[in-house]
Amino acid sequence: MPPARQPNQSAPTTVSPTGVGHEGPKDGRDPRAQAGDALTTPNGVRIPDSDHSLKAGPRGPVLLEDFHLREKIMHFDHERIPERVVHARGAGAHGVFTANGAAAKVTRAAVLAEKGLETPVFVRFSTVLGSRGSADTVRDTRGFATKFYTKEGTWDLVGNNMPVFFIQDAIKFPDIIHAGKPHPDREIPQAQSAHDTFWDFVTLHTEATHHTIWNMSDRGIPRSYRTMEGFGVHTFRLVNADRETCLVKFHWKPRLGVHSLTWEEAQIAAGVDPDFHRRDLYDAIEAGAFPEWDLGIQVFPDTPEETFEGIDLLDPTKIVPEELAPVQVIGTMVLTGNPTNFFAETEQVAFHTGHLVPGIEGTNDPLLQGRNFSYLDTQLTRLGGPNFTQIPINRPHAPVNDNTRDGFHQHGIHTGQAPYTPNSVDAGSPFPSDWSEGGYVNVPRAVSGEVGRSAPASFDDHFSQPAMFYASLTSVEQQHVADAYTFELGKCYEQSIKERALTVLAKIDADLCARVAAGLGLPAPSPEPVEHGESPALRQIKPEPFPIEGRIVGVVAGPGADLKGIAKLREALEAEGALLRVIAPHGGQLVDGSDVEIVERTFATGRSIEFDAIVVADGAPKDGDFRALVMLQEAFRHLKAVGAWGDGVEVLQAAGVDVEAPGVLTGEKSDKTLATGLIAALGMHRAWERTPLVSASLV
Ligand code: HDE
Repeated sequence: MPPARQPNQSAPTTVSPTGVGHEGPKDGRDPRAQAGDALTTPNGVRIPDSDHSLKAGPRGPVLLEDFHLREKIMHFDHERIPERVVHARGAGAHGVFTANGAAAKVTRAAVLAEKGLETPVFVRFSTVLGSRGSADTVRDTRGFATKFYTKEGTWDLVGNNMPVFFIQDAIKFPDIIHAGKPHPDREIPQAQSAHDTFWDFVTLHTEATHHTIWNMSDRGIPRSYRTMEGFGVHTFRLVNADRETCLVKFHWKPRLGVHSLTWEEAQIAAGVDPDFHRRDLYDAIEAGAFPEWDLGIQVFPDTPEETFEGIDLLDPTKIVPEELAPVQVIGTMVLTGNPTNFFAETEQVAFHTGHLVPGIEGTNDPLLQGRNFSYLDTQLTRLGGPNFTQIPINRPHAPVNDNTRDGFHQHGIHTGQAPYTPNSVDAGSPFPSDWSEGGYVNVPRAVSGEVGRSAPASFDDHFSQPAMFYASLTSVEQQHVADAYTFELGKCYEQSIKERALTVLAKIDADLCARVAAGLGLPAPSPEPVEHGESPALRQIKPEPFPIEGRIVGVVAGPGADLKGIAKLREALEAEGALLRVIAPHGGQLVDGSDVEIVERTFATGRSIEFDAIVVADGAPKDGDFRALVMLQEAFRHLKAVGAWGDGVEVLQAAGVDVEAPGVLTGEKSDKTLATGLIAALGMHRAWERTPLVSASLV
């Protein structure tokens, strides 16, 4: 028998060479990675010159004894690690999650249950298909992965910005990804779903229809990571202190609302600023406009059928409409810190659906169960071995005392002689913990069934929810969906794939099918409507305004512009957390007596896509510079608020902007009325009522 643990007996713990142990620095950063001011080799030897190789005379040859040269080049040669096979392109941030206590009834996990408990988090947002260097604004699903460094161990919620997935069984994941990635012969197109193999797959595997229509909606081109919802997608099982269970779906609700780019903006941004979302997240956090999300759960009884109102909770291609099961807020996450080092943190962070803490369990969703294998396995190639939880960003903030040993990149200097349990050599340590001691004890569940490669009959319904999704959207959003299908299918070469896609659309909505068919120049197949409900909660265009923190207003100015008016507008915007940037024909400063404005964008470096609204100042140049005019035309076409004060109106008119159109704000002066109007317009994201005036150019 191993000796029993005594109350204050200290267990042998893992010690890392940095001295911080497995517990890790609280913010995931290791201040001791580098120390001192002197330039050294990786071995800490001070060196006088890192620019010239050691040579025999100034003309060489280079000497083999130059250990500094060899170390420097050797390390450089191995700086790259394999990019993620999916979700390679991303951006991360540190923050805090605070539970509001509402989940105490349903889970024992302190991170969710303990009112007021603050848990550090690291979040990584990503696109799915593109390579590490691809553009941020492509049409794609976005990853939304959160690592909670809880006091009971690390919990990862590895979600997306869409609540459903393409496939119902993990075994098909390599297939859908092969179909979405660039063609293997030419390796094009990069970060695009608008090509034959993607559409071939999703029309042959019609379980993908629901996720595909979400991709074709505005959700596929978010305005910002800060304005995306997040979803756990799968159903999870929560366990409370009395070991009662319920089933839940996780939702992240952004405080700023859900907003998207227009398709034209997304395309321009992909060229003009491929880092659009990464920059937006970084800049917002630097500016103190900390992004915030409420975490909510939809709660369902844990019945043997694992269904709710007839919806199969194990089917990851289905949602439960919020009208049937409201999202109950259980806490809030705020992102307050940018990474110190992109590689060390954002690149090396390793999420895993199997990183669970007591009180949170998975379910039999076959997609989730496959993921539980994949996320561990993939790190072996990506991070080079099994010790990736010792990398600072991945270190748990709970004490670690495991019996794993050795392996590549082992940082721990383990003490003790008996890395096995039970033992009598190391005084029995480490000791197992049961449920009452905070151990992860799975809820007992009966399992039975015949072995076979099959799926439940309910998994065969592929169309009722995509039809519900489309029917629930506003007419503007529906038009965007039709435009997106028309664009993507229009990029396919194979006629049969386009025709097959139309037969799928005929089951979703006859009008959608007809619009896309017309755009492709093909006959629309006969409608085959399926029964479906409606869920207005799915709309992202809402009648109420949202906060405008981190929104950016560009002011077109130049020498002689009304600098006092600009300052006044900035003051009003900053009071709401928004930013103002001056755009002028040249860089430097604009000066008028004691008034000075720094020019942050010139007509050469600025483009409409980085502004949520553009206003022309009184006194701005009237020379018809086409770059300023294009900026205003684009902003108008993209339904953004545009405006002018004083003679700035002439510039608007020169750009062909209809000053009577919705969302166009003009005034004599930069006064309170102009500022209030602008703030209200920004809160609505876009002047949707302007759509009919510009729709031809959006198609
Ligand atoms: Fe992933 N997924 N996935 N996925 N996934 C990865 O893990 C995988 C799925 C998601 O920022 C990989 O560490 C399989 C659904 C995000 O680091 C890999 C299946 C959802 C991220 C992997 C899925 C996701 C990943 C690649 C089908 C939303 C980025 C690198 C069963 C709920 C995490 C890595 C980050 C990353 C496998 C399906 C979200 C290969 C096999 C469904 C946000 O393990």
